[in-house]
Amino acid sequence: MKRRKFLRNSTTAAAGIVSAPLLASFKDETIEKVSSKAGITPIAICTWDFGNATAKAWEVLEKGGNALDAVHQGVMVEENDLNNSTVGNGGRPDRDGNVTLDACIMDKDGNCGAVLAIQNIANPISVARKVMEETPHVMLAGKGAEQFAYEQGFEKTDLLTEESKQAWQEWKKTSHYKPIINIENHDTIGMLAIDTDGDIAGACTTSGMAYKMAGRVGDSPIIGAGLFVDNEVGGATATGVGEEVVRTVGSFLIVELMRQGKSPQEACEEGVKRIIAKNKDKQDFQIGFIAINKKGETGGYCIHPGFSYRTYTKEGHINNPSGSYLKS
Ligand code: SD4
Repeated sequence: MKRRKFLRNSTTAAAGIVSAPLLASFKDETIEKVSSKAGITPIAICTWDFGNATAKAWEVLEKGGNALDAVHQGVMVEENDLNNSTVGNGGRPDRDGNVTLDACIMDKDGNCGAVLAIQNIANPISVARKVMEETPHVMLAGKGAEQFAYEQGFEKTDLLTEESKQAWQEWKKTSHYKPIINIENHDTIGMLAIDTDGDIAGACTTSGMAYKMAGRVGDSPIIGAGLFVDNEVGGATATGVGEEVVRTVGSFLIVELMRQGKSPQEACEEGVKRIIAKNKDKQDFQIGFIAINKKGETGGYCIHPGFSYRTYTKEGHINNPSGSYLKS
């Protein structure tokens, strides 16, 4: 390595920005130390104020259950909540009136499964887990995903509630597609958990953007975009306009920034700034990221004020208002 470049790396490392050649030593000396079982206490964290979901995840963790079961059962609470119009059953439909759901799940070993634009299935996260555990694939989409779900014993369910139908009919009068910032102060649920073994898993599930084009898929079921877990480092997940998260591979980016030494908070802020940099003139949309590292430290950041995230630890069950790039 040329001396000038070496010096530059030394400076950035001192500032907490560790360059690639230094990653190996960081990994050996730091990550493996903190990933030992000692000192790790369980935690569940999710996007928005989904307290029932984190409470469910905590119930699993507290009994010694693993992080994968915790996030799976946690996010299912929102999939099953008919009053939640952004996730699962009762989610808003696409512009043709069809409810299509996206979900993914990732475990401590980097195994993952996802379903994209699946219809008529109330718990897409459970189908995503089946994809992970029962197939040689990572993603199943549309009719194939739905068919696989029936083969696995899932029931056909009409996901369009009367309320959603009425809202859609109202929307059709103008048919104006515009993502709403902080819709009902909740949205997609992305959840991360650490279990008593210190292992991390994550899950993300959504009905996507209301009145999207038929076949549109956002970031939520895309591993690396809407969710990413690396059990050596941490995990991240996203909510908001998925197109922008996909363009920056947001969750993977945040985990890699943590690998390079950033705290979860710093990494989320950098992730949002990366999106802003690609949209200098238009910031009329919301993105929120949350992250967790192996030490159980958490962070969250968004573009517009109004985003929050829940944490459930031994110390308490808290809704944390997120810092935002734009101020109100
Ligand atoms: C998507 N990120 O489909 C999801 C949904 C969401 O605001 O969070 N909407 O783009």
